[in-house]
Amino acid sequence: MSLLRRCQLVCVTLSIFLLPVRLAAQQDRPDYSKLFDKTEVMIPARDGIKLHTEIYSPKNATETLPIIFERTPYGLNDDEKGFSRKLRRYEEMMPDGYIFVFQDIRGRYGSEGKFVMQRPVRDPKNSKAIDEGTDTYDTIDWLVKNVPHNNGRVGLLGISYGGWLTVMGMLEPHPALKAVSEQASPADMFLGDDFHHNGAFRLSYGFEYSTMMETDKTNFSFQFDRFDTYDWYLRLGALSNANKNYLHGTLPTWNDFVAHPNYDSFWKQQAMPFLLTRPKVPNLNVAGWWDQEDFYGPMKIYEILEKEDPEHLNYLVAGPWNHGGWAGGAGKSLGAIPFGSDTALYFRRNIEAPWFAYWLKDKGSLPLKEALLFQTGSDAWVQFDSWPPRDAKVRNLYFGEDGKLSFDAPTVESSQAFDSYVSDPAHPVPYRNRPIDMTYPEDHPGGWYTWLVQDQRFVDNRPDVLTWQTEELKDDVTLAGQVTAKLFASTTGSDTDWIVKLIDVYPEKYPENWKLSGYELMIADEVFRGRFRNSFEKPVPIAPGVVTPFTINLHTANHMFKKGHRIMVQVQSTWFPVIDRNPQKFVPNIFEAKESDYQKATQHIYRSKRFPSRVEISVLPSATAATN
Ligand code: PG9
Repeated sequence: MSLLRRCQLVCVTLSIFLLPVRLAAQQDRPDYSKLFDKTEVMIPARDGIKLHTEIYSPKNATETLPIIFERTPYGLNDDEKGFSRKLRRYEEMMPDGYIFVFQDIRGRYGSEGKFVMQRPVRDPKNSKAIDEGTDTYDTIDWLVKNVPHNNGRVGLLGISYGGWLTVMGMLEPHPALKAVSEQASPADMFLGDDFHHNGAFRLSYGFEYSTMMETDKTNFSFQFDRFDTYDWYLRLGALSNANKNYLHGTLPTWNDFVAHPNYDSFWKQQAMPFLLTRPKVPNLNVAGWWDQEDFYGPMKIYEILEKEDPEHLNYLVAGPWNHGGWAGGAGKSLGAIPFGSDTALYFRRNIEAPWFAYWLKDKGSLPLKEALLFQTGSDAWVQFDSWPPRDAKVRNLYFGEDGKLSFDAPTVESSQAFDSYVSDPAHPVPYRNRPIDMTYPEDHPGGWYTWLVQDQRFVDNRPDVLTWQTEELKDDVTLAGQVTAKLFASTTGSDTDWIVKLIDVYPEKYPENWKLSGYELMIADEVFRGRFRNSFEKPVPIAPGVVTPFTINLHTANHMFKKGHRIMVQVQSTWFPVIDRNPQKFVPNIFEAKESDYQKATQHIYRSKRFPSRVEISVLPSATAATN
């Protein structure tokens, strides 16, 4: 029997991305049995499979009500009275009056059928085929025909997997579906979300999530034999050991990782550019600036839908949140970083609730024009007519000698103008401070939820992390939009990873919050797997020792670097174990690399007139007015 099979079966009882909500909810949860009547039903899908659904109708409703519908693979998590703890999520919407409906998706928890990770959309020519879109359609059809006192309008929303299910439901919407909110949905699992970033495999997430979802019908927690998973993954060695020693080919998703190491049709057909056309239903996209799982997704979905939106149905909200951080609690801070107001509560009360009330109840007016984005650094909500804003100008932050970063281009001609380090896969740079606890620990609020706001001083002085920083800023620098790293680099290997971080360095003396003095806060970050520099479909080796350009998309940000702060850039080649180790020797499939393929490499990052490595940021001419 495999170790995985021998692992103790643990039910992770709550939506995995809502741990802070769990802690708050345990403290003072209202008795929902006094507010709602609950009905539990098995709703038949078109192929006869029955989907477990809970319906919560407000007691004593005096008018017909719209339905708020959420689908999930993580269970409905009923309390001791049999009422779903999911209700807590909707507290700010309850005063408006809704019927709440929660459903286990096919093959998970109480629903029949087979679970397929991000089930591919069906072949439209096959009238008998099903997918998550048809399950959503069939359920809405049943609900509007069978739930007493509904007003014939349905709103669909969800976070992450639930966000992706929401997108599936809006592709061919049921006529009763009148508003959706895709929140932190993945958009492309090879380029930017949970499983890979720019082709680099998200090892700890990929391993722990696929074991969680595909070992049993309910959430399963892999039993590590030590607390520090950095150590566990390092001892795992080559990726091929995962199947050999633990999984034995039993997890379809892990097997897909192994079988599809490049950006092939498997990944493209589940990615949003393949699926999305112009929006057919009003959609509120929601993202967190420090979302450790799916930030790329909602921003990409907004971008794609924005290309053709003549009826103005596509909207965007981004706040200072981790994955799902807007769904519970106040959102006054994340990790050590305070935001000066209750940002999550503000979203739920002043944006999300009025948004649904407008579309589903004809109540009030829309709470945003187009894009409402929290500006980190200044702690203000800012309305934008478009995102990224059109009036931002690209400015280059050039790498210089002696660790200097500046807006002035290098003038040095020398071919020796570079900084260098040795990247050793046997000693990878941790992505967060060790010990690195498992992704979703059950017994404590794990480090995973806040690692993107962790003080980056924990890797200062590592010989395999390069740092450049500006002088203290004489004026505020307002970044609003795209951040892109342009590296000119060489490696002695034939493949390598580049990790680039854009960091706000707080002043050394910061009396406003003494503990934040000198804090190094990541504002944008990304990894790029060098083999994919020409194409994600067809990886090619890097010519050893040859200066090669790499363009790394660090996505968009809305951040004010304040006067007196510094801007910093860090570059490194490992980020372990969130990213698997690149062997640094080109092999056709890293999932099949041998131990002996992993080798040290000497990296050069150039900073000359000819090879001006830099980070391009989009800067607004002056600070944009805040709205609250
Ligand atoms: N980030 C999770 C996920 C979404 C979709 C696919 C795989 C993982 C989640 O929080 O649901």
